[in-house]
Amino acid sequence: MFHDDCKSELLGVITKKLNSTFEVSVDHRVIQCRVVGNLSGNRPSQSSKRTLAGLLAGITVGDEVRVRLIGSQEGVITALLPRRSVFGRRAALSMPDKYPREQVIAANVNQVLAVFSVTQPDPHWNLLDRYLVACEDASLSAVICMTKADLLEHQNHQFEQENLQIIEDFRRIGYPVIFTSTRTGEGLDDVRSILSGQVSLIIGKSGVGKTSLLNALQTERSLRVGDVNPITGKGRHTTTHLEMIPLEGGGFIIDTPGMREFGLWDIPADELAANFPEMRDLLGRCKFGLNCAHDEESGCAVRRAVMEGLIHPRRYRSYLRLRGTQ
Ligand SMILES: Nc1nc2c(ncn2[C@@H]2O[C@H](COP(=O)(O)OP(=O)(O)O)[C@@H](O)[C@H]2O)c(=O)[nH]1
Ligand SMILES: [Mg+2]
Ligand SMILES: [Zn+2]
Repeated sequence: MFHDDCKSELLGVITKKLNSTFEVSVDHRVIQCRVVGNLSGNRPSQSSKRTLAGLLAGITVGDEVRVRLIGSQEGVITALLPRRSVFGRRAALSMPDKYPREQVIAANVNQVLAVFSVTQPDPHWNLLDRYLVACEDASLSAVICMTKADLLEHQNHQFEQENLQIIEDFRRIGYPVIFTSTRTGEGLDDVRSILSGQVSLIIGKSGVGKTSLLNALQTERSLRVGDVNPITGKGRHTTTHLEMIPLEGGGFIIDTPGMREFGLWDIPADELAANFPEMRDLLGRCKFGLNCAHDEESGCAVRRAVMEGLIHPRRYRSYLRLRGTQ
């Protein structure tokens, strides 16, 4: 299969994105690749002008590419193959980017593991709602992982009880939730079996325990784990690059460096409710039919469901907030 011939082209998968180069897995070997200027294939990102920066921004971990080898360990990416799935966010605006654009985080994943810690840092539920909307929009299944379960005090603290109720509601509307602890081993088998044979993307803020979880699942590999600053409660960024890691039980997982922001990209306001599974069945049943924004209108089936306790008020407020910002 492997041809050490500079003219031969092979198919590969991008496993790591560095600043201006990529690691590509080709025939079970890791090849360091650059991108050529006249890359062919689809260009998903609006910013993908024919500049090198645009080309690099449009390619990500999980992408299947065509590679021309130069020697045994280097190559050039010559084409990007069509994607089966794309998970992205609104790119944080930096000075050179005057216009909003999508940042594709990972391509061709089957599912997303959304990671929050039960505390340290405390869960940020509106962020979870945004992750889940992005998953629904990309037709990706999502699994919620609540890490650091060893820090649950199991006492009747109001804060903890409220959070447990919110977690139960996520289960009720169809999202699996797994409690894990790398200290006690709780939930690790469940995570292994849910990841087995899949290509999963792991997302969550820095410090929630993503890399520790991946370490705990594997016997061989040791990824870099950071410390939570005891004063700010924030984690150090130790996963510095997007990276795809093979799992011992089969399948792959893409670890992300902590994302400080997660804005939704390009979900029209009138399509937002369809990305809330507990609202989906009610769409079209409002007095104003599909024109209803589910806000102040009379005869709104969604609002009625909130009153009747079928939609959690927190999720409904989250919907309204996202609608306001789209
Ligand atoms: N108590 C407790 N701490 C954990 C657990 N998992 C990770 N941590 C700690 O949380 C911090 C951040 O972990 P890390 O894996 O780097 O988080 P990441 O930024 O999401 O990859 C480290 O200090 C870990 O030791 C856990 O299950 N229980
Ligand atoms: Mg990490
Ligand atoms: Zn309505």
